[in-house]
Amino acid sequence: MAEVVRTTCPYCGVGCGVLVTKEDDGSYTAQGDPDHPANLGRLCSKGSALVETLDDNARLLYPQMDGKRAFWDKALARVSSEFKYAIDTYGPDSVAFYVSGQLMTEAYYVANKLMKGYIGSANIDTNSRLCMASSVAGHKRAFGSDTVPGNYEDLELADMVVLVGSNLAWCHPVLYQRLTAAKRERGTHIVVVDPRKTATCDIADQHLALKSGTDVKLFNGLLSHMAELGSTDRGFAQAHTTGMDEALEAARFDAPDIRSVAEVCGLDTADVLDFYKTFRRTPKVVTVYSQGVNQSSRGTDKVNAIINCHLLTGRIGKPGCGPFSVTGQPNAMGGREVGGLANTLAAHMDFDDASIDRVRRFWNAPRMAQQPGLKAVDLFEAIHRGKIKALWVMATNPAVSMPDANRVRRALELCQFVAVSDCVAHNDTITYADVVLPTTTWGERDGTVTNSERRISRQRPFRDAPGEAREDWDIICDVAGRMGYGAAFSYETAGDIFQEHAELSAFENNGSRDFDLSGLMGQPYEFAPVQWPLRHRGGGGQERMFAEGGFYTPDRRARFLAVRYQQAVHQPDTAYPLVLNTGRVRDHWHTMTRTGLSARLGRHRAEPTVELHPGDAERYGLVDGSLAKLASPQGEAVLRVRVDDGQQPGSVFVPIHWNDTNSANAVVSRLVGAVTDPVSGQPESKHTPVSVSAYNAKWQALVVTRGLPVASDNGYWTQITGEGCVLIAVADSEDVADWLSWARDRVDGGDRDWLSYSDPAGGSHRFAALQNGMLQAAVFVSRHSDLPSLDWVQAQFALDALGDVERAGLLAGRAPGDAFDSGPMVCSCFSVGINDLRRAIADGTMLSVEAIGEALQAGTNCGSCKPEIQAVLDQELQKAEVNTLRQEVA
Ligand SMILES: Nc1nc2c(c(=O)[nH]1)N[C@H]1C(S)=C(S)[C@@H](COP(=O)(O)OP(=O)(O)OC[C@H]3O[C@@H](n4cnc5c(=O)[nH]c(N)nc54)[C@H](O)[C@@H]3O)O[C@H]1N2
Ligand SMILES: Nc1nc2c(c(=O)[nH]1)N[C@H]1C(S)=C(S)[C@@H](COP(=O)(O)OP(=O)(O)OC[C@H]3O[C@@H](n4cnc5c(=O)[nH]c(N)nc54)[C@H](O)[C@@H]3O)O[C@H]1N2
Ligand code: SF4
Ligand SMILES: [Mo]
Repeated sequence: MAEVVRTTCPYCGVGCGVLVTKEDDGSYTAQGDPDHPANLGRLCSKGSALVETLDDNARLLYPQMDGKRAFWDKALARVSSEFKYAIDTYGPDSVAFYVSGQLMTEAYYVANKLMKGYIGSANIDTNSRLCMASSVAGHKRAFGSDTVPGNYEDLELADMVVLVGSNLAWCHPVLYQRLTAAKRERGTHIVVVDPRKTATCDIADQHLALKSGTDVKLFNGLLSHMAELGSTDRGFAQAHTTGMDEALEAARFDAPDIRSVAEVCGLDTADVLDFYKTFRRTPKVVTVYSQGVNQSSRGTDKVNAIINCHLLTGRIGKPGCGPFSVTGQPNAMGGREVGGLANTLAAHMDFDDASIDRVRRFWNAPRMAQQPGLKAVDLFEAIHRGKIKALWVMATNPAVSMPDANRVRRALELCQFVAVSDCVAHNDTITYADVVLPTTTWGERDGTVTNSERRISRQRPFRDAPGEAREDWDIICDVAGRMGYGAAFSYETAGDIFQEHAELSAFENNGSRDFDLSGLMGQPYEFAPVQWPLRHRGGGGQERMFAEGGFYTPDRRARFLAVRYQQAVHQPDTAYPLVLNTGRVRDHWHTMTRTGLSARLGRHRAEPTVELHPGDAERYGLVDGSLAKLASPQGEAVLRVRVDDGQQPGSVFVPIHWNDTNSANAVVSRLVGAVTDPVSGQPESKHTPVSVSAYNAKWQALVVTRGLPVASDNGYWTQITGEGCVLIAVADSEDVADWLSWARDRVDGGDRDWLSYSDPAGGSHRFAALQNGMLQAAVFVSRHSDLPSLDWVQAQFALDALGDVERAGLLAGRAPGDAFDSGPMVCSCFSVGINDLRRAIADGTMLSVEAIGEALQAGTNCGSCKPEIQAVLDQELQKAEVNTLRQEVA
């Protein structure tokens, strides 16, 4: 019998249940868990490709000290002694942990306990500062607690769903599928509020392409419009809220009429009115919001402007209603529960005297932190000022993901001691580590995560950890022991830690705090996915909160916040005329340490791009597929141009995923300014003024190697995993004198037979390196972008020996005959490329997403690509129409 393990996807905050089966041949397959309430059997493209990322070759297998393999004992002794030295010499606030929403709750809990209860500082912050901090701050201002009132089912029960700054189709794909299915059934009215046209707009009835940063204006306008037309739920507002009059006054002042809102937001008055009318007339509305709201210098105000509208109408905590902050990381919520943010304590408590004392007593803590610690951006600044001497980074890659990444890298260099706990052999942050500690990851680790709807699920191990990798919680507890706190950190299992976490949530709670796991106390760790609060044993926890008030403020009333629209801190000017917006693509996860291992996922977006409007492309002399240089006062990047009329003029979009490990000059956070929201401390990742210019490449090359590439380049250079090979795109503005030696330098050593062809006058050079007749590497150089088909090149690496025809093909730089290239992957599950779709559509037989699905299977597994199939279909049909018209005119 094949063994099946029930676990949870390690990617996004939807938190899908996954069933992993160990097949008879020892391989694994993964399927959506039909019994998990988050996904009911579904998985998206990333979830479906999970087992392809179980590659031990990419893993960190042993601890390292100063770049060399070390024994665990030595490495841990070094970490604890460096921390102890700094604490003894400079005080507890001279050390810091920078942790992550990708840690299990149990590891997060012990990291927080060690720092805040035993080291005696609150200098533990998390990458959730870059992700959820504005939502946390907005929730706390309005509700008195960091509570997400609703659940996923509400998206299905709503008659209107507003998606603000959320590309749900790519970033929370299974939720998007649930919403799409609901729309099909009940005709849900969907509005997308996003400066750019995203894949999510595929199901939108209305897309409000507002100007970047103007959301507060839009929602203030909505608030005052609804108040004026009597949509207030007076009963709810009077019984359960305070501050309504002040908020309304601020909103009326800020948004006196719809025309002024439309003008500031760059929208049509009629469109704004439409949106307001529908919102006002639809009792069941869910407003989903994500990073277009949070990652803003006005992020917390944006959150409260949205919540105000739901409080006014009493649309909160009831089926099909509510403001809904969707979380990014698998355990963004768990981190908030344990107090992973520097300004929260533990179990949703804050730094008030009573809570500090309560947690101190519960932990029996010798040195309780008395006040909030440094938030992420300030924490790295404090290293520059010499205030932080020792830093421990866990499960995050700040050299890539923090704003002003060059400055963060300098901080990592300057810091006297840096430890990094990670599961991969290399990432950009590891470059700066004195000690690197190998951890388990998905597939090996044991613990719990909490998804966006407050649902706690288990991640369970199904394979052995490679090398000497250890659990994060175990490593932290070991260090705590070496620092002299063994008794408080002597857990045997992750389940023991979870018990303590549940007990703390219940400790002196009596309904005074939202986060309460009383019902899990003394229960087996083998519980099924369950929502908090869970005050009593049994049942699934509370599904929704606040329909009848009961907020966690001292008077139990929610707070309206009087907020006013303010421009983003930095505005474009003549030197930096464009706004840089950054975010995600469908098949990559963050800094690609995991998704980068799957050839299928890599092909959806094979290169780092800058997306811009056709008008801007023309203005700056850029064409689709060319290269552009982007610059800000902080840094630069060289990126492949994608001309896209879904971008707003004056704004460019760059994905966050590329880094120095798989590219040169493509870390977009090097450009992003370290501006933060004054309330939450969350960085403004979506609004940095930049300039753009053409990057004049003298040549472009495609290097394909079986082994790992051995040299990177300075201009444009980027690699992805292919089938049995690595695909590298290179370009530069400098000439190369000797192409054969350039090619040899880029291919791993060993005896090779080199085939070569050169046309110096035409600027074309092609090389193939063979060993025993098998292709080891191929290099194609051209002055233009006429490089060969990726499908065909990859196929050559699968051959045992190359025949004359293949050799001739490699030297000609193209497939013999007319080989077909699938092009960028649209459907990752069935490897259907954009060219496959175009060909099928041109046949004239497949004119709907369903017909394409039947014939090519595209879109029929996880469905993540359906919006793109529809987009290709629309484009092709439009082209066909234009051609027909042209013919008719001719
Ligand atoms: N495929 C994939 N999925 C992921 C992730 C991933 O790396 N890859 N990461 C996960 C994580 S950690 C997170 S936090 C989530 C993020 O999920 P999302 O927040 O949905 O993703 P983003 O692409 O960061 O940004 C969302 C949108 O905000 C828009 N935006 C920019 N400025 C503004 C503005 O001023 N107002 C409004 N209204 N919108 C604006 C952008 O154009 C963008 O389309 O995704 C999660 N899911
Ligand atoms: N410009 C810009 N910057 C952004 C954003 C943006 O939209 N624009 N988004 C921000 C957001 S929302 C987020 S969430 C961050 C994400 O940014 P990061 O957190 O830096 O990105 P990841 O690549 O997910 O880094 C996770 C690391 O943990 C490792 N890892 C995986 N599993 C484990 C484990 O079990 N234990 C340990 N110890 N390590 C593990 C991975 O190998 C990887 O190196 O980026 C932020 N930065
Ligand atoms: S939507 Fe996709 S990435 Fe997110 S948890 Fe589900 S399967 Fe994983
Ligand atoms: Mo995130």
